[in-house]
Order: sequence, then structure tokens, then C-alpha cells
Amino acid sequence: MEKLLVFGHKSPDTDSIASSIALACLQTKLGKTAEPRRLGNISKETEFALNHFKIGAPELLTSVSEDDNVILVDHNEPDQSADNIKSAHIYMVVDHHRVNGFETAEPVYYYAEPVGCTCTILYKLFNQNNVTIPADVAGLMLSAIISDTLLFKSPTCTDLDREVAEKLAKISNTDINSYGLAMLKAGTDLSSFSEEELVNLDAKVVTIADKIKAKISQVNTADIDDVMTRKAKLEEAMNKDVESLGLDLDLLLITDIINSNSQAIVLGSHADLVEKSYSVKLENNTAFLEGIVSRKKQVIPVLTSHAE
Ligand SMILES: [Mn+2]
Repeated sequence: MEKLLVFGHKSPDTDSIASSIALACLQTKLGKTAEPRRLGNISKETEFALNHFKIGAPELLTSVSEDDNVILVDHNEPDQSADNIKSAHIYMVVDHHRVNGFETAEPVYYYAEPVGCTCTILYKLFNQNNVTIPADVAGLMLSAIISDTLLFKSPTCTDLDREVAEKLAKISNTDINSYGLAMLKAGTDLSSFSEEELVNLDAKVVTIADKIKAKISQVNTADIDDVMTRKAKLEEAMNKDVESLGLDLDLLLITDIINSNSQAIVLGSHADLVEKSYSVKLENNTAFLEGIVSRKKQVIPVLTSHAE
């Protein structure tokens, strides 16, 4: 079989990068030719993790063609994948998201579990194949679990994520709490980013209830007020996206990773969906969402159920 390209979603987060590297590592150890790729810039948080464990970033990939054999990690929705993904041959998927809009022409390996992180599933795949996880890769996989679960505080976190994190910490000789806090904090340094960059750091475009095209972006911070001083310019950047992407809803979550809350900035013709979904009133396009930190568990399904 030809070379397998392994990649996560656009606007890659730490899980998308770590999963690509870890699964390419596993496939290589199983005798395949596999290389990780990334569909966008590396975040500061991911950069911190890569530097800490001395692993290089994957090469950038923008689009694929019918000649490519690919493995999708940390996503399955075509909108979140490489341009032209429908033309490529999808060999395998390892994911922990809802399945939406995904179809293949041929049979496919599909590993999915509703756990907090793709790397948690990958840990099981390493075990099932009796492959030892190299210490540096284990450290990166641990970073992904810390990132996706916000140090186990997100409602998406399961007991399995905690268990696997402990094991990966042992393999990589990492102190979960001190390392994890330092890594999450590295991701909250937003000063060098323009507002356009901020609304695309961790962004997903999804179709809600088959009718509302929504972009849901998230930035992590230790200080919501600090980010809100840039509100006018953030809205300007969001309005450009509403125009250029034809969005019905543009939701930016500014998430306080210390206290586990989010401030939302909401634009678009369906902004009222956020009001309905969380029983809040938008004032100047913004509302405080108490206890909301997970796009996957507390935003997309909640918006979907209120849109139907
Ligand atoms: Mn993930």
C-alpha cells in the first residue's frame, strides 16, 4: 500500500496534531508508510507541547487528490477536513466527535468512542497492537488529553481519559498538573495575534439541524475581560466571516480555563438561537455562559436541539 497521510481537522488543536503524530508512529511500527500532516498553523499551546517533548511539527497540507490515501484523526466532517477530501481514499478514521456528512465509497476502518480525546482511543490501539508507545509520543498524547479536557475539568472528560493520562504520564515521566497548567497557560498568550487570527485559532464550521451554517470559534484565556477589550475588532473580524463564508451564525466563545465559564460574542441572522439555547439575553452581541466550556458537548448539541 502507498503512503498514508494522517491528519486532524483544520485550525488544528493539540489533539489533532498529537493524534496525527501518534497514529503515523503506530502505523509505521506496524510496517506501513505513514506520515503526519497538519491542516493549519500550530497553536502556541501545541508549540509548547512539541518543544517540551522535542518533536517536530508535521508538514502543512492544504488539499488532497484522488491519488492520496488518508487517515482522518480527531474529525470526520468533510467541511473540517482537507479541501477535496471527498476525492481521496479514506483508509481509516479515529475520532471522538459526532459523525456528520461522512461517507466513503469503500469499506473503512472506523474507530470512534465518546471519550474526551482522540489520543485516549489511540492509546487503546497501541495496546491492541502490542506496540510500545515511545516516551516523547506518550508525552504528546498526554498533552492532547490535558488540552481537550482542560486538565480533566471539561464535561467531555471520562474516567478512561483520566486513566490513560496517568499511564501516559508514567511513560513520559511527566507531572500532569504542573506540566498541564504550564501548557494550558502557554495557549492563553493571545497578545501576538490579530483579531482575524483569534477568531480562527480554534474554529469549526458546522451545519446545525441541516439549515444553519454556523462558525463556532473558541479562545482560551485566564482573563475574559482582557480579551473583551478587543471586542469591537473581534466583531469586525467576525462580520467579515459572516459575509465571506455566508454564515447564519458566528459564535465566539472566550473561555476562562481557570473558572470554567465562557463569554460569548454572537453575530449573524440566527444569533437568537444562542439566546434560546442558554436562556440568556444578548447585550451588545454578548452574553456570559455560566459553566460552558465544551463546544462538542455543551454547544453544538444544545444549539442543534433548539434549532429543530
Ligand atoms: Mn479532540
